[in-house]
Amino acid sequence: MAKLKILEFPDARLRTKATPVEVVDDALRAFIGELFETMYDAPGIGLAATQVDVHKRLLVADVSVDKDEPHVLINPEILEKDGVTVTDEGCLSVPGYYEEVERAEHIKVHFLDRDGAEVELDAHGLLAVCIQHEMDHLDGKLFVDYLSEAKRQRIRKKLEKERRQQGAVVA
Ligand code: GNR
Ligand code: NI
Repeated sequence: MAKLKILEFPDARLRTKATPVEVVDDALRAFIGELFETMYDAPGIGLAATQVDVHKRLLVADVSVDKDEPHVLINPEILEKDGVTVTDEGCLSVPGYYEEVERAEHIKVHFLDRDGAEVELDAHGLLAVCIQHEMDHLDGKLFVDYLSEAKRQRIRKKLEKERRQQGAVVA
């Protein structure tokens, strides 16, 4: 298995709207394994295929402390959402920045699991927040889009500057 490269804001590829997964097969399960390896290594609590430049509607998540509760959501659809919760969100595609975002506290979500079986899951708290954050990635949306234009530009400029400096070191 291989660790995959994570795209970083403001990479335009993060704005791609992912298309539904058509077949859940061994090739897809191999890719799911790579998503988990990349997420756990980062480390992060979730990862959407979009972030590794694969524009299929698929995400992985594990918000457990012991990192032993992996979730795979293929073609996820939110059936219900209620309540409000505010979380200091971060994103592996926006490294180093954390800002408060308001999301539903509870969601009922329908998806296919890694065997292609249909599942309905009630998620609350951090898992619900994480799934909403990952589903935004599948639609080309980032948590910085919920911030003011000024904050988003500030983060973009700082990340671009860091990137230029890293580029200068390697060159
Ligand atoms: O690792 C992550 N932590 C996190 C914290 C609060 C809300 C959402 C997240 S998701 C993030 C990993 C990531 O970027 N997934 O797309
Ligand atoms: Ni993210």
